[in-house]
Amino acid sequence: MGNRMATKTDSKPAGVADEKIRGAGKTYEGLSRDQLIEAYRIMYTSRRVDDREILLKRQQKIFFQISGAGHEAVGVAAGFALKPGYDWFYPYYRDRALCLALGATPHEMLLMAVGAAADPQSGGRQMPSHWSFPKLNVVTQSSPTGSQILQAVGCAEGGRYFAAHPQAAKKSEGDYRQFKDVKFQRDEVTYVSLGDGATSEGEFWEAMNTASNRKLPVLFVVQDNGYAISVPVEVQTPGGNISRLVAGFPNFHFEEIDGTDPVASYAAFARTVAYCRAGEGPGFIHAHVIRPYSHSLSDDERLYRPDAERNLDAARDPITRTQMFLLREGILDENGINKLEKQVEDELQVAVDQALAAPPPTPDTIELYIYSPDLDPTSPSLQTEPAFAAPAADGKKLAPKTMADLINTTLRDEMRRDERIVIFGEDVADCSREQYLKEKLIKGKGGVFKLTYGLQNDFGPDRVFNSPLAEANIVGRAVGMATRGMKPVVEIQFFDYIWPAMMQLRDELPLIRWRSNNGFSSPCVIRVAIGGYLTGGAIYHSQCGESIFTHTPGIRVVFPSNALDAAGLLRTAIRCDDPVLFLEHKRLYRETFGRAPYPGPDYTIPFGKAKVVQEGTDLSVITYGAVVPRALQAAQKLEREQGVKVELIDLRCLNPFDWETIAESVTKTNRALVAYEDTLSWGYGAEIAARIADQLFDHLDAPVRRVAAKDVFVAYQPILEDAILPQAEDLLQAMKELTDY
Ligand SMILES: Cc1ncc(C[n+]2csc(CCOP(=O)(O)OP(=O)(O)O)c2C)c(N)n1
Ligand SMILES: [Mg+2]
Repeated sequence: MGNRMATKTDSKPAGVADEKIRGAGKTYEGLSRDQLIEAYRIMYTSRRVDDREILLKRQQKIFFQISGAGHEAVGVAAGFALKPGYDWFYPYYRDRALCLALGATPHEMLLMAVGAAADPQSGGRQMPSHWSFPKLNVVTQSSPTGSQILQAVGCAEGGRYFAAHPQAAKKSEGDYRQFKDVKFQRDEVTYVSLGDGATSEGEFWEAMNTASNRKLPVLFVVQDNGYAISVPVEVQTPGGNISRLVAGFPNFHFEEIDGTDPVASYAAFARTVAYCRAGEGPGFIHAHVIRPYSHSLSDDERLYRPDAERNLDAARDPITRTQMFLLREGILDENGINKLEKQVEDELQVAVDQALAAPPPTPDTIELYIYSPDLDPTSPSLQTEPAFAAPAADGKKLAPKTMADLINTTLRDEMRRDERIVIFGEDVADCSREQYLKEKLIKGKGGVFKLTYGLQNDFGPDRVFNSPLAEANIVGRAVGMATRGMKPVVEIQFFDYIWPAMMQLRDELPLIRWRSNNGFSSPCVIRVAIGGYLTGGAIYHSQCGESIFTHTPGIRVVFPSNALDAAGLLRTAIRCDDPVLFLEHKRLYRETFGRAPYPGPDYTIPFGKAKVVQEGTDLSVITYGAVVPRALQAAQKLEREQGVKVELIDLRCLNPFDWETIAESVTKTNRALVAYEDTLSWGYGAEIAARIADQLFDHLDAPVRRVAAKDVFVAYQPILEDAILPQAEDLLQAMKELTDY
């Protein structure tokens, strides 16, 4: 029997051209005729959603619009070559057609445009076209150009890690793992896309570096429409062609294609995806596309592009090209095209009507999902007693350990307990050339402060390894890994060098959960060596600046002053379901002050709980970090000299912080001094001082004072350093003035 449809022409679906019936078995680079009709339906839908949004914006019914126009063919090709809910996706705002091809609906997109409570992507928090579909593995995207790329690399590393450590993927009670589901496939691919302009961002090159070096299954897609707003590609890319620049990266499969042609695009994607799936390495597809609707609705490209140039683009419009292709190949006739388009319009009208009727979110929801709703790191249940070992039989005291020792031990304990933990950063490995370690030719480094010493030796190079010298690389990859359920505990070598990672630390890490309305999260730990009093540390090895991070909602900030607190708080940080910035004062690493015996493998301290270092009745001193021992010294002297009893509060955790303890103390002493190592103006203590003045005014017998560093950077010469940073003498002076007031 022949093809039923080919013989029974009287029952052929209306609009399907006779040619289709004759060539029903024909495929185009592996795409069937039905798939091509589907491709056109998705592309056309994508364009029409843009058109409808533009209309809605003009009617002031939505508040922003950015289109995927001109990028539809490459999007649909990617969507057909990859698997939703199996592969992972870090798209950018032009990827409407990709998302539709993966299974997102116009209705969901329009809910985002109107900012509806039911918007499944962000609950009204993000602009439209900022895709986030947990079920499809489309990870929440942001607006900064290029900040998704390193996360995609980390995501791919996560998939590979779980494939090698399947036990690690298991659920576990009592920490973040209880709430963090892991799914992975051995041959999954991570898609990431960006524009031609975004290839100028440093993070793009940092991502290419690691994907290449580790042969990761990341599929980079540069959608090159020739412009970044008004800046043409030759200003971004030397020579005007990104393919030529990246050609030297080892291990890649490269394609440069006409991204307005869905068939050629699909062929390139099929080849590249096969390469990535086979574990050969990353792929790079450079797709030349067009941008017919200006950059966004706020831009008019006629201001910087003459008609002649724009007309050349228009001749390549993927919608008309694909329509012509279907007609030419006899896949659909005019009637079929009209019918398909009418169906799209009708469905779109319903989606628009529903979106416009969808209720907006209520203002009482704004603080939902800044932090995990599941695990409260301030919970009193985290207050445990240290399990010091019993003293030796000869009555000798347990050996007190330094802060550095106990941080190292805590990392080791936690790595043993939780196989999802990986440690990476600059110099953190014992030795990248593993054979030297194995052959015991060397002892190993383990960090410039040796905080991670021995961990690679104990846990192997896939759990403890060196990163390139690139801070955004460290944090961006950690974000991607944590999104997949790993627990990266990464190190930034010096706080002074945290700034290259700032885009990730300010615009990404703290926002993944909130902006996706709890669709995604990335709880990881960033350990950072911070602070001065080093004698010779100078400007670039002495900085503080914690207030920049406590000013950022969504990230917890911890700053211990002694070994026991460092151990307990680091453990809480690692088990926590939120991102944590863990600040370790370099001067305190090996100080005699605050040493303690090993408190056991389960010692935790809740966040946001200050420690009263010494009780007093005359003056409250609120401080943290390396100022604690200095304030203690001053307080003891004041008591010896004048009998003044200072209540000394070590905050330990800066976000959240323990307002209750501060308020109780100041209410009792009626005097407050806030002391911190960072520069005085707009420093962390400024907020504490303001709150005391605001909320405890009636209890105050003296003004709230601050002692902090002078408003300059820390200088090299110790005489200058001493003058710049707050000293015990400065604290004593301020304490005296306040008690005498
Ligand atoms: C880090 C950053 N800088 C600036 C912007 C503002 N901005 C948004 S899109 C854009 C141009 C992007 O061009 P390209 O990467 O070529 O993508 P296209 O929009 O052309 O698809 C700029 C400058 C931003 N979002 N992020
Ligand atoms: Mg562009």
